[in-house]
Amino acid sequence: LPMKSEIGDLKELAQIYQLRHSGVNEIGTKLENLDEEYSMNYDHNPIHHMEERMKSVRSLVGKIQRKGYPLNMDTIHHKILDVGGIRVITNYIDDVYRVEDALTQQSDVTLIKRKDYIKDPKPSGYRSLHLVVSVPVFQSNGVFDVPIEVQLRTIGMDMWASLEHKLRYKTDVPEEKVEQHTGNLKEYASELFDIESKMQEIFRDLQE
Ligand code: 0O2
Repeated sequence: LPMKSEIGDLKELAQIYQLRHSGVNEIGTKLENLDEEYSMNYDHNPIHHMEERMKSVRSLVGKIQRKGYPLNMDTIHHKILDVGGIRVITNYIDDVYRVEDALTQQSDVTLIKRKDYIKDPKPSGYRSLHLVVSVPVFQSNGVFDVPIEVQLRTIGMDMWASLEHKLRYKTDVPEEKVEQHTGNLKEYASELFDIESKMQEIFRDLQE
């Protein structure tokens, strides 16, 4: 960590990670409970699967530098809201918003940030719904509101993002190959979206 790694700082960083991890546990349990309840009460479960992750320190420092923030604990506390993250992969596009509603309407969950990259995809073609929610974590020394990033996307969007992530972070791919693949991937992102929309229509038709 290229900041003055005083013991006090390292301890504070570890405490932030511990608290955010507890937040991931809280939101993770809520989503698991919803998953079970959907399976019990409905013949369609919008949730395909979920993944939890803590941001690596390398990625944390990279993000702070990219954004031009000062590299200190205050920044991590107040500006980096995705130290703890959960990804929810859904079966269909509508399901993304169904799970969003079911989570954010819970009385102890507060929506603090929302970016809909399904409605407005990134220039790369990336699609997902990004939420930052805050959840209370009860500790021995009091209760703390903890921000957690929840990324919601369909199976197709997830498949696309995994491959594009590989292309983006693999450093040994020749420049012209990267350019060609990047262009193709952007096109495939919208083709995938069209296919998933059409499959959703068939599914809804069969549900009626
Ligand atoms: P890691 O190490 O898992 O964090 P913010 O900048 O936080 O206010 P936003 O848009 O939520 O707002 O953040 P950002 O930094 O643009 O994107 C955060 C995460 O979204 C990334 O995490 C990726 O998981 C995913 N993502 C965003 N854009 C793209 C994209 O074009 N392609 C792919 N494949 N994924 C994307 P990190 O930083 O990669 O990893």
